[in-house]
Parts: sequence; C-alpha cells; structure tokens
Amino acid sequence: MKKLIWPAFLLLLSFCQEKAAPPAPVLPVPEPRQIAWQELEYYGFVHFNMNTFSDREWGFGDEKPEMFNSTEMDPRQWARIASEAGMKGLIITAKHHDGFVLWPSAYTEHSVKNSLWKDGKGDLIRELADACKEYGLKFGIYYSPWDRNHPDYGKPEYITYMRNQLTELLTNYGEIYEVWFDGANGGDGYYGGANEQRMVDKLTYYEWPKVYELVRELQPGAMMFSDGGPDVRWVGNEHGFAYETTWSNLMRDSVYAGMPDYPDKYAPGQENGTHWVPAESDVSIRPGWYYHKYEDHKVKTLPQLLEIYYNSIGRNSSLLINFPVDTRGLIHENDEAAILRFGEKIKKDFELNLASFAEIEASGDRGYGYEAENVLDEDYQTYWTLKDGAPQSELVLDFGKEISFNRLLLQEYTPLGQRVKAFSLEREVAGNWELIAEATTIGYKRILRFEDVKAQKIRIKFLDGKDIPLISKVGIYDAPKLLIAPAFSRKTDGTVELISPDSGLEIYYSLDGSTPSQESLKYETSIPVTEALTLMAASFDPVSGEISEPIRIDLDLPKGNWKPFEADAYKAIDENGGSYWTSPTGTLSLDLGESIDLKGFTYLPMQARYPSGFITNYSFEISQDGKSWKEIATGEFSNIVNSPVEQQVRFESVSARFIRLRAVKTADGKPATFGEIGILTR
Ligand code: FUL
Repeated sequence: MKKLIWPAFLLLLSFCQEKAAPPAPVLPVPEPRQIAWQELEYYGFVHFNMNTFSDREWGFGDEKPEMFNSTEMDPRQWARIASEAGMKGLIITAKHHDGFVLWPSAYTEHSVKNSLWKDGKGDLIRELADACKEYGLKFGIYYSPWDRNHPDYGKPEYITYMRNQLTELLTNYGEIYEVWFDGANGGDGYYGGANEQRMVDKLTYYEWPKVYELVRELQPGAMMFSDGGPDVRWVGNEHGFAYETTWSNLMRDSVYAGMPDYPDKYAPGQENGTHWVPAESDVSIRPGWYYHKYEDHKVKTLPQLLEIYYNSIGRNSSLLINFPVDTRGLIHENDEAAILRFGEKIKKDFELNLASFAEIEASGDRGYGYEAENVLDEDYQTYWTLKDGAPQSELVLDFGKEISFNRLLLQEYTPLGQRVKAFSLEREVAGNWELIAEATTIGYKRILRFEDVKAQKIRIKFLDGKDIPLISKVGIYDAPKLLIAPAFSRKTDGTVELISPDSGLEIYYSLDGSTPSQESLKYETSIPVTEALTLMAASFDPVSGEISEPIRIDLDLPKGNWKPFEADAYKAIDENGGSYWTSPTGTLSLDLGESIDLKGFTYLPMQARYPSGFITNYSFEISQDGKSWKEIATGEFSNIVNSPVEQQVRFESVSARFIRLRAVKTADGKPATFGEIGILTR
C-alpha cells in the first residue's frame, strides 16, 4: 500500500507545482512571423528570367519577350531538388532589374504572356507555387524595385505599377513566406525606349511604408527582406558569410535599401539595435546569379558549401542558396549533384546529438519549468534559465564515459530577446578545466567547429550577456570527416603540396599512376617533382579505416627556369590559374632555359568572374634562338567561351628552347589573355 501512495503523491505534487514566472523580455524581440521563419534556416533562391536567355547578370530592359523560351522548363524539378537537399522553401525572381515578369501580369506587355514559352499561355509563378506545395516547400518571391524596362520608372506612376504587380503576386498564388526587395536600384536603362540614366532617391521614391502596409495586409505572415528589413536583413555580402558576432538587433530606422555604408556599418547587426531584424546570407552555387554555360565547371565544391553553412547558419543567420536555372529551364546536373552531396553531409554532421546521453548540471535554475534538462530535448520552446540578475552561469555535461566530438551547437530562446555576448567551452582534464573554444554571440543558432576532442565532462560557461541567458538547446556532435580527395597546388620549382580536406585525415599518394592505398607513400611534407609524371592521391580516415576516391594529377616539367620575353607575363607561368596576363601584341613568348622535347602545350584561359580576350584561334611556334620562329601547330579552341577549362594541343615530338603562343583571334576581339601556359613532354 505504502509503495503505491508515494509515487502517486509525487505525481500529484508535480501537477500542483506551478511553473516559475518567465523572465522579462530583453528588447527588441521577434514578431511571431519572425519566430516561425527562423526555424526554416535553409532555403533556396531561383534566378531564372530573361537574363537566363540573354546570358547576362543584369539585363538592360530592351530584351524582346520572344527571347524567353524553352520546352523543358520544369519547376517541379527545382522543387524536388530543393526538398531533397533539405531546403524548406524557394524564392524566385518574379521580376529582376530588366523588368520582364514571369506571370501574365495585367499591367505590362513585358511578360511571359508575350513570350514563345507555352505560346504565351504559361504562368511560371503559378507552376512554381504549385510545385512548392507538392514538395512541402514554402514559396517566396523576389521583386526588383528597379525596373529598367518600364517607361515610367522614376515617376510617381511607376509606384502605382509596382503596387499593382505586388497585389497580383500576393493575392493570386497562395501563401507567400518571403518577399525579397533587392537593394540595387537606379541607373541607366531602356525605360520604354528613352535609353537614359534615371536615378531615384532610394529612401523616399518607393514610398516604402505604403508598400510594407500592402504586403502586411495581403500576406500577414510574409517576411519582408531588404538591406534593412523590415523583417529580415541582408548579411552585407554575396558570399554567404555572417559574422563572428552577429546580432539579430538592428538600428532599423537608420537603414534603407541600397545605402552605401550598409555592409560595413550595419550588416552584422548591433547589440543595442532597436528592432529585431535577423540576418539572411545569400549566395549563389556558382559565381553568377544567373546561368552561364561557361560556369558549368565552377559550381561550388563541397568544402566551399560547408564553409558557407557553418559561417551562416552556424552564425545566427538563415541561408539562401541560389540555383542559376539553365537555359533548358532545369537545375543543371552539376548543381544538383553539389547540393545533394551538401545536404547529405549536413545530415550526417548532425545525425546524433551526444549531449542527449549526458547528465547535466547547472549553476542554478529559475525553478520548475526552467531546469537544465530542457536544453537536451529537441523542443525549441523549452529552455533553461536562471533567477534574475545572474548573467554569468554554467552548464556541466557528464557523458558517463570518454567520448570524441568536434562540434558544439547552442540555441538561445529568442522570443524573449538575444542576450549572450560571450561564452566558452571547456573539458575536464585531470580535475582541471581546459579551454576548447570560445565565442561571442549565439542568437537563434551558433555552431562552433574544432578538432576532435576527447572528454567525459565538459563545461559551457556563459561569460557575459545583456541579461540572464535563455538556452533552448545544447548539441554536441562528432561530425564524420570530410572524406574526399585532397586538393593540391604546385610551385614553379615543381614542388607539389597536398591539402587535406579535413583535420585528422592522412594522405597517401603514388608517383607511378597506381591507385593510392595505405601501402603507398604517406604525405608528410611537400613533394619535389622535377619530371613529368602522374601523381595520384587519396585521403584516409585512420578512425574508420575508409579511403576517399583518388585524385589524378598529371604533372609536367617545372617552370622555374622559364623566362617570358615580357616581364609581367610571369603571371601566365606562375602555376596560379587565378592570375592572368593580358598581352598587348596577342603573343606570349617564352625561353624554356634549355632545349626540351615537346609533344604539346596547354592553355588555361583566364578564370576571373568577367573574362575577356579568350583565345579562340591560335598558332603555336618554336624557335632555337628566340629570333627565327617556325609554326608547328595551328587551330581552334572551339568551345572555350562556354567551357573555359584547360585546353590541350598535341603534336609530333619536336625539340625547342623557345616557344610562342599567338592569338590569331580572340572571342570578343579584345587583347588576348593568358591564365596559364604549360608544356606536354609525355
Ligand atoms: C543583387 C542583384 O543585383 C543580383 O542580380 C542578384 O539578384 C542578387 C541576389 O541581388 O542585388
């Protein structure tokens, strides 16, 4: 009998116990729509519009609607890929700066209704809205305030036009979760044939308060994005990185879209910011926002995408990754492979929260309902906090046995404001606490990466804050190693350096073309390579015993003794594909220092974002004295504009000390550029 009474009594007590009063908010705090949005974290951008077909980044506004056409256009493919990659929504460029609109707007002829796509009967906004619904994604629109096509741009009439179009977009396509207002605006354009420069006052011209009112009325749940919000702000750069210290608070009234000092002054947010306007990091999966065939080989690599993830979502920002949908109207195979690989890796990194197995103890708590255990569940609504007036505090986690880990994830309960200003992570070593990592802000989510650490007990200290910390989640993870082939670089003296994709991995290599294994040479320091050979290398994880796919690097003779005829042409033989030389004469002549048996040459076109002077037709000459030259090869680099990768030309073996590559023709008629020149002796 006694046995039954005691647990029942305890149960009764817990029902009667009242939850302690919640702490007072630290202002500013998010609106409900912002709280819902922050949980999305990761969503996609689609840049697909007239620029896709004109091969531009910014259209002038004079493009003909007929240029917009494709028979394969498939928004369901975009939505499928986004959802498989783990994204929670998609935002499409409904209208970019060139003014062409992707829906049959009643207010303009510059739209899909006058294109050849589906004989002018298509509505791409509708198709994508439906596809998003089918794949469980939220749907958002990008709308450029700047319109280089519209005759009234710059006049009050255009503001009515903009409001009319927004009304169409926000009433006819179901729920819209984000409305993206671009900060780039004002400048030259077609403007209905006027072909002139039109500047506007970015602060007043668009009558933003009225626009905001309209969006609120038609889509109360929609987040409005611009440099300064009102709901979500630009992170201040286009490479997808937030800041070591990122506040969701912003001096919103001092900010307007397109202001020149925004990135430096306001983008990281301010501790004492007056409004809750969290950061969104936007970045394209390729160099350009729009599709250009010549960037097919420049899709971001897995290590690059991971850097972006940890520097955006890991730093209190959402992440918006762009797909430049191609001229078929599909996400290109390379982009699809990259984003799916990335989605898989992120899933693996956070598969198992080791903290959920720990015993936890706090330096105190606020009372019933705010215990430390709340940080170990996956419920964002429950959090640990303290009695008022104790911003310095700590959590100790005991895993019961030694574990290995390399990630710490923390989340503040932001509905009551962002608070933490400094925190640290330590482990216990022989009765003492040893620092593993420290950082500043947390916000909605903060993730720290560090080398593998072994510990049974760890301590998280909240060192400074605007008030008591409210911690919703502590995550400890052991992210698997990024097991891909090492990267490499070469110096002009021939030395090769192999770069490990992750800490804790070993690298094995061979110099005879064989597939590397643990039995091969182990990479310790740079490898001197003075002859032509094939180097193969792979990364090896000593913990799992797994080895990556190998990379094959075909190396030729070092360039250290080469001398160009013109001094600054060294940039074309510096083993750095990122640098280039522009030749005023269209030729590049080299002294190889000695007579060499040549079997061919290589030409890497310049790799910069806005290329020029690609050689399309060449002549290759040799000389024994550097004075009289003999042409031994001539031809065309056929697809170099669309695919600016290294070109290889082979010929009958010939011995020469001097070589010369001459541009017979360049793609754009501009002076020839040389990214890198090499020889083939094998
Ligand atoms: C910028 C625009 O000018 C680019 O074309 C692109 O749309 C990017 C997302 O925003 O401000």
